[in-house]
Amino acid sequence: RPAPGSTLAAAESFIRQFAAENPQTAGDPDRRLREVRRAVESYGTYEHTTEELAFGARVAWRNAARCIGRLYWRSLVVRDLRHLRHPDDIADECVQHLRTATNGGRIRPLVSVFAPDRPDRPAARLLSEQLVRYADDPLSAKRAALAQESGWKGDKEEFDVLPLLVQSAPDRAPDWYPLPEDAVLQVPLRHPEHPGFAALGLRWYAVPAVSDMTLRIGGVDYPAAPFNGWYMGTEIGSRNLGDADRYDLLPAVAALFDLDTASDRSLWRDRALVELNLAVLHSFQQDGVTMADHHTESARFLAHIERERRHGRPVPADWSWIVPPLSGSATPVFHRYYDAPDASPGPALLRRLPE
Ligand code: HEM
Ligand code: NRG
Repeated sequence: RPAPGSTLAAAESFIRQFAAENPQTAGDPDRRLREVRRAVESYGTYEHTTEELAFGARVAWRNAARCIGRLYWRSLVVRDLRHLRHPDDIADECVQHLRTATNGGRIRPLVSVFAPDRPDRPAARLLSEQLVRYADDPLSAKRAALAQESGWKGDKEEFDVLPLLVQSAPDRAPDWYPLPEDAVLQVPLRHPEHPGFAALGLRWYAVPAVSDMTLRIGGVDYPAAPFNGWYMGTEIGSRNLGDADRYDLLPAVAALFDLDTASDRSLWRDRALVELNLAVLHSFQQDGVTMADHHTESARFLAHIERERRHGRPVPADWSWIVPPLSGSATPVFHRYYDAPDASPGPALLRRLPE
């Protein structure tokens, strides 16, 4: 529970930033701050205006040091759902979030903001790591077990979509909600040259919607604030399907392409990674689902840095997250350093709470 003083300091810093960056629309920050101060003194918290909320969410994205996709931070669409706190309503609107974000394949970056924490009342939160995850992904083992303990019965097949897990209050067992099939667009993976690839039976979902981070704006915490953009192909092709502690598919792909797996020096893993990534990009493209390749997204990120420089703003970035997990040195983001990721995070940010 934050002391009123720390809420006020963060609120002041945010309200001043909002006014400075939105001189046409924000109005007088001193007047707004008097209002905020009165609210914090009475209730220990205050309410953002719709405009403050939208700006705060966009700046939180702008501050995400691990994100290569920040060029379009201004165009983030913010769904103001602060009046919703019941798990049933949150689940319904997460489904609607997926439908709106999917948009038939033309993915729209979106954040849905549900009720914030209050001093007397912590908010509901999503225990799901993303709105869509698969039960047989080793990364999701704990959540899959939690869903099963709560009474969910998976169908034990590959790529079985987990239900949403919504927790109404700390220390409460989560409620679970299956996602309607038509809300989860998925792409079956095939290879542009190898017809046998499709028989591996691989697929991935279209919309990466991170749901386990708290949106913090000017001293107010919104623990339920799922957000999405679109995928960069390497997230799926290199990490989700390639990592040894995820789907671990490099040996199967190498076998399909008849690579020499007896020697590390044949670079069979490297070749398998390229084929897997090619299949991911090809399949999403053929199905009309928005996806960036790592060369394009790297160039956009450097354009973002240049644009921010012209506005006099630093771009905190974490090299080890920004450099793509395929052909890193063949992208321009590899060949430089960045502003420190944690240097003055500012009053609007996305953070993952400890479990
Ligand atoms: C991380 C790309 C949109 C916030 C990442 C990562 C990539 C990426 C590749 C690294 C993920 C990993 O290695 O696991 C993109 C692309 C987007 C996009 C291509 C397309 C528009 C967004 C949006 C937000 C956001 C809309 C928030 C409003 C973040 C955050 C992380 C991240 C907070 C760190 C996640 C973590 O710590 O697990 N992004 N992103 N991104 N992105 Fe983006
Ligand atoms: N690597 C994770 C997703 C993390 C966020 N990536 C994005 N975010 N593209 C995965 O599922 O592979 N986004 O908001 O678009």
